[in-house]
Amino acid sequence: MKSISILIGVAALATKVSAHYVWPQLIVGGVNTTDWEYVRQTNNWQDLDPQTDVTTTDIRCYDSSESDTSSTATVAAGDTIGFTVFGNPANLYHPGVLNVYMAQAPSGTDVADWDGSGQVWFKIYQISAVTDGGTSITFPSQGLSEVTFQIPAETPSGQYLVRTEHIAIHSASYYGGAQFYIGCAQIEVTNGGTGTPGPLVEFPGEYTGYEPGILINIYYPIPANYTQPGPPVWPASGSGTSTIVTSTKTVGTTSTVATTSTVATTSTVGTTSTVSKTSTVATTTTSSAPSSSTGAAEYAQCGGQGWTGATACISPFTCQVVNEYYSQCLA
Ligand SMILES: *[C@@H]1O[C@H](CO)[C@@H](O)[C@H](O)[C@H]1NC(C)=O
Ligand SMILES: *[C@@H]1O[C@H](CO)[C@@H](O)[C@H](O)[C@H]1NC(C)=O
Ligand SMILES: [Cu+2]
Repeated sequence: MKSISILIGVAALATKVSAHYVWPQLIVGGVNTTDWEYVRQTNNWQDLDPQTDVTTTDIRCYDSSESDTSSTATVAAGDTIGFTVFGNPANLYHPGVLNVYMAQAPSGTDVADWDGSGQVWFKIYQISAVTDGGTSITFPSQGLSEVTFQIPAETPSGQYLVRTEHIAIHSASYYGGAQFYIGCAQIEVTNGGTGTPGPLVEFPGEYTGYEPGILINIYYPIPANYTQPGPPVWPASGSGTSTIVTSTKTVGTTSTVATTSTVATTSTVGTTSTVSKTSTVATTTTSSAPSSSTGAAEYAQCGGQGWTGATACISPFTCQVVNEYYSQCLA
């Protein structure tokens, strides 16, 4: 009897731990730093369980049960940093979407002593889902063992929390089913810009749990489109200079050979910012189809890394960059 219950206990533990993950290391200067050196140790550092309650303070940094002993990493504005994934397996195993937010500590407050409360968070990076009008839905963040992104060059100097969030939606068809895998790092931004980050949102508060991108059945019917949770990425479309790689295809032949072209959007703000492939923004128009009845339909994919399909959209929609992996026909 005793041995049976031990066996059941071990099996239950194995089931519980598998396929969940945490974000223990900040990547700074291309180097994986030590576990929980700059990332605040999360409550789930051992069991790896996700947070599923969007109304708790722990939706912010999931660190209420741990003592904050993390250091603050120095990062220049415009630099690329990231987070590594630990788990079994050590990647973003579940289908889901990713957001990275930042929040500046109030002046006079050391970020190490700050809890990130208030309407202070802005989004700097996201990896959404890819839909094509109802035939398939894919998740470019799924399977990543690390995520890197740029601190916008426009970010003012100062101390910030950087919050990464993978929202796993494999069992999100009921309220509370979405799984939030969260980590907050402490950074000091130097050599900053003069931008005004926003829109600013609050955690908890930003998510109700009823958003179409959080309360969602990804299997049936296959969603025709996907709405990324949270505010738009800052800096907004058109501000800053970003280089986005898209695929283009020769139309009118049977060839499916794809060539790669670089599309640069120019700044509408006075500042010059660092060129980066990773500073993808929400809606940058890279090509506009001539008024036409041929081309991809609304919400269909029309570009992105590795895309070899049609790049034109049916009128009146135009092909717009959602992220480096995905462009979509939108009005
Ligand atoms: C950094 O961590 C990632 C994710 O675990 C891993 O894939 C990569 O090999 C690591 N890099 C080094 C240099 O250890
Ligand atoms: C798809 O788009 C429609 C119309 O904008 C919207 O009502 C719906 O919530 C979206 N679905 C998802 C899963 O985002
Ligand atoms: Cu899991």
